[in-house]
Amino acid sequence: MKTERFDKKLFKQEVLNNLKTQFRVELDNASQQQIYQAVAYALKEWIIEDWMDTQKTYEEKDPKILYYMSMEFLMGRALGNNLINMSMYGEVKEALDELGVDLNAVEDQEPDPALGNGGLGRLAACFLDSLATLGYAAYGCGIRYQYGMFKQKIKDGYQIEVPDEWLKNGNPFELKRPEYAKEVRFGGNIRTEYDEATGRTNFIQENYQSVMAVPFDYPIVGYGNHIVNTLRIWDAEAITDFQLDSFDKGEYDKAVEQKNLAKNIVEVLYPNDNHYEGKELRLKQQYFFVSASLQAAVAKYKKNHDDITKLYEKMTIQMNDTHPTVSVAELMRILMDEEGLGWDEAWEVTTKTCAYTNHTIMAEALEKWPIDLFSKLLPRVYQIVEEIDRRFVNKIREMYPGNEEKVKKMAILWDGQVRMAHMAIAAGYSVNGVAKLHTEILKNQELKDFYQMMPEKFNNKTNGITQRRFLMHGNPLLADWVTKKLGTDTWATDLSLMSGLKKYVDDPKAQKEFMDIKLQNKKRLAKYILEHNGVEVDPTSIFDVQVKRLHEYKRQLMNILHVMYLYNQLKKNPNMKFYPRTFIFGAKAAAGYLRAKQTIKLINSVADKVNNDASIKGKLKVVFIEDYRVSNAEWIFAAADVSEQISTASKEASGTGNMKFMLNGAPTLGTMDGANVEIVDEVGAENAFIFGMSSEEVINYENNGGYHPYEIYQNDKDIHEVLDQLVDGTYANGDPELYKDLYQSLLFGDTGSQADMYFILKDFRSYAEAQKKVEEAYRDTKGWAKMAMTNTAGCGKFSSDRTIQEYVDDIWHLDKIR
Ligand code: T68
Repeated sequence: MKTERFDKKLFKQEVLNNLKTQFRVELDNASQQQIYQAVAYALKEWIIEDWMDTQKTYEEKDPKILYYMSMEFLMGRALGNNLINMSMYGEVKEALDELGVDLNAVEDQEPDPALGNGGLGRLAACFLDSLATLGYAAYGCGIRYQYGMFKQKIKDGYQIEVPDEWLKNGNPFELKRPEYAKEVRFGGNIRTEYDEATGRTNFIQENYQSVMAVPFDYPIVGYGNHIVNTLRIWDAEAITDFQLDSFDKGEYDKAVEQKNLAKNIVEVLYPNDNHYEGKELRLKQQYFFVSASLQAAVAKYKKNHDDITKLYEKMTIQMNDTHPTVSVAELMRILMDEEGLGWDEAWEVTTKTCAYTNHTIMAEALEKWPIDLFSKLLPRVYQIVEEIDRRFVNKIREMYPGNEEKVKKMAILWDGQVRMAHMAIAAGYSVNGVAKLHTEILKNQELKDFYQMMPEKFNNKTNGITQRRFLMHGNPLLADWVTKKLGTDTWATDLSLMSGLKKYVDDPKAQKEFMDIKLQNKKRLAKYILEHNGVEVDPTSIFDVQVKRLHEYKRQLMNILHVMYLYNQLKKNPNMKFYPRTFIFGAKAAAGYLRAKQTIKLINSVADKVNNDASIKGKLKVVFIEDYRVSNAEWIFAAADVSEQISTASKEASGTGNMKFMLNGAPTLGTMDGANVEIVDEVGAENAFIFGMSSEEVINYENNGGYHPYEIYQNDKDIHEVLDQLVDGTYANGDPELYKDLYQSLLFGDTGSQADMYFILKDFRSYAEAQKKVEEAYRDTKGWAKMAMTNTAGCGKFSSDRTIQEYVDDIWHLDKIR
């Protein structure tokens, strides 16, 4: 059933049929959820054919395969995206219309698969989309968490975390593959045994616990090319002949333990973004999916190839941050203990197979596992890590004789810890950052010693995003307009064509069309906000948006302090010149991150006060959108006028939201951080609002013990006023304690850390100035339209198709399938 032969009648028939066979209902009595399932199963029939064909082609052509190893895949909903990529969206919409079913409502029934925290997980999802679209053989490898990222409810202004039961109704798109199940072992001890026959030592794990890793496959549909790749995520099942009537206490306990182990491993995604939490269960998760994925990958290779020493010619492993770095040691284990290679041979294969992407320079995000914990959980793997470390340290000493400082800074095992990034760099054949500035900071600051030792490994791969989801699906009005203006829809697979829009940026008719579409999208979002927040917002006001994970370095606090400042101004001068503005926030805070949660509460408190103050006549509105996630993000980007990318310079490795806003015609209000720098390169400084300290200035201050925010507080009366309002009860029903910690952190810092670590007060004035410029620019309707269009026209570089092609050319060297 190929898409060229899409048969509307047949499709409708299938939907009705599915309703009957799955739920025993007629369309008239079916619930929306049942209709969603029926439609999804009908679509799956179409996908399966292409999926099987693709896998057959891969078997025949035997291309090199990429294994993209990631603890997170923030996929978002599949139905609409698959329809887009199969070029069936319009036809299916029509078919459903004829049945009296609204496709939008059906899409809304799909739970938003949220097996990721934020940028890193969403990047993995965009990469899978691009890999399939460009025709490269690739597997995403990860974990099928029972509960993904929590759902966020806001109650009395506070974040409440609610479990994400995304599998509650089953998942029509997944396929269980028990035939590929693999055993994964934890703990116990290693017995060595000399084997006379082979003259080798065998390492035998004893007294271990183990689980069965069972894969579920998800189709990753390429755009318009009939290629369907696979996201393989692993579930855990207990290995046990568990019998309730067993009298053997030892057996019984073990069986229960193994059951619990299986249940716990895949239970839940850790909701920390850019933060390391040394939990044993997390390490179990890492080893669990890495071991299963590598066992499967090696088995697949061996099916068609005899020479295991040539493994790297047919597969490559990309480690998405350090979370899957145990891959290095696990591959060594498989090659030595199971395939019988010696150390040197195994090391050569491993170091030609594994590559590493770094996503952060935040110190608190660096993974350092206590050796105690690591060696107990993974005794054999730890032996291998010790040997990797021993040899690496030798190499350091060879290169820098007598320089023990180097050993201290670079060793893998140090101070009772396993430093995962060091292992990834020592073993990886490539180390990349995710934006130009980020890679430079890695090379010249954070990983300087490694760069000096192995400069050839380091390279930059600036992130990207998929235009299929974030324009075609999220903003169909603009997508159609772009196609009309360019006279082609091939920008769907070649985003550089967007530059063809540049010739329209001064054309009044095109400007009007563009801004009309923006207005439609703002109305769509306003309706969503009214329905979900009960707040009425004016679609003709400036939609100023900051949506991303809540983190101090991202500085949502600076944004809301600035709103408080504006409100003070408006109260003092009711007639001041002020263009109506709606500040929109969306963010989840890690459950244990108190300061982040206080910031959410503060935003909601300010919203409450400001939105209900009739005296300012609705000129200023603040909205906190509950449960920010991929599905509502698509609408938010489409409706934004201003893209807030205001991280402390040097802290945001890249950012990818910035690119999604740009694509949808929202200029960046931001610092010279991450990929903002490259966005400005593309559109020109006159089409962005840049403010604040540079990364050099920030790093300089940091190296010299920080700065003195108290001086700013004393000398700037507006800032003084705003800060005092944090502790005089203005936004806390008179409670001076509620925001005291935020206040303290800005003026005095915590014990052991600098005051205002993220330079909020230092950047505040320059931020406020930039915000003024935004307002002035927006008043100039034509000028603004031109700026917005220039952003859309300049977004070509930021397609994940470009990023993936660079990974292929410089790192992976995959074969293209046509
Ligand atoms: C993000 N990192 C970067 N980490 O912050 C962002 N961390 O600048 C970049 O654009 C993006 O990666 C893609 O490269 C994250 O999202 C995490 O989510 C994370 C999760 C677990 C542990 C540590």
